[in-house]
Amino acid sequence: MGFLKSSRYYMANFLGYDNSPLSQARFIILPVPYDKTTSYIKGTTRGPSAIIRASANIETYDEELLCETYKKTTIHTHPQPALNFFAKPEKFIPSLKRYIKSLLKELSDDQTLISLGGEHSISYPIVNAYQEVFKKEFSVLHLDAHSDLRESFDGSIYSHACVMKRILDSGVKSIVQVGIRNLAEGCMRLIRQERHNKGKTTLKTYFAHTQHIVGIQSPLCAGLCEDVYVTIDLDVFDPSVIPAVGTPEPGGLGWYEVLDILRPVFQKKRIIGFDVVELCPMKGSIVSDFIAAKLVYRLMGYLCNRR
Ligand SMILES: [Mn+2]
Repeated sequence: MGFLKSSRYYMANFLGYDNSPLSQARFIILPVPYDKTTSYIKGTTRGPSAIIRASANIETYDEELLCETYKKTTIHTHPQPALNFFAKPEKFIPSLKRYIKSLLKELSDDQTLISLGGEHSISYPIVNAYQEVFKKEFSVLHLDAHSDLRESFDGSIYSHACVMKRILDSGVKSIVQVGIRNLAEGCMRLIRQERHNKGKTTLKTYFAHTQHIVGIQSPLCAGLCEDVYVTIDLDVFDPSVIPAVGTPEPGGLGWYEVLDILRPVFQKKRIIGFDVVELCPMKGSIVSDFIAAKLVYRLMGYLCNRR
């Protein structure tokens, strides 16, 4: 690797540089390697460490933003929470929510928590913790191949296939879904309904097979209020871009399409936090780990270069 910097050997930290103290960091990387409800193959427990390991090998000069993002900012890579990651979701999900609540209370408004999954079910307790600590209405932008709007799956309401139904029921201001190309019939009914929780929550879904990304940027931003939580299931990408996911779907978004969706949101809205989930590292290929790490770094860059 020509650009591997010899000083970046702290593999436990994002980018491989020295760890900023939690209290002084602009960004907090939190590994949440939970994998109990994934439906097809297991392996997302190795997601956070694969992203952090790959991040030490990405070029730190951002060719789009024309800057060394890391020099403009401070990053704290947090240890994995001391929770029982082997517990069933009915036990784990509430424990993660309590953990995130106490962590958020330690953070100031200008610090951004970036959670790395793990399976997608972790997003609900994180969003729920924000609702209780943040005390302001916010929207959720959801990038995914799957609508994740099932009431329950495999006997659990906390399955990764139900995460957006839990978030919808929790009463956020609005949910905007992008890249969806696999859903159950009941989920389609919820999407057609558009307004939920007695009209309090709006749900707007942009399907990958009918909507060209260029045309949706401004209505998408209009569907989000000022404060936004973003959840990115890596299977929103086409499997030719990110193959290492547990439930791949054909016809996904390309690298530039995902950035074209996220750029205006990250540069114009207030991002209260975001997560990147469902990386299921593959033996013999680092492509997906590397792209996920570059995505996280680019998103940090957008937040440091707001328009
Ligand atoms: Mn998915």
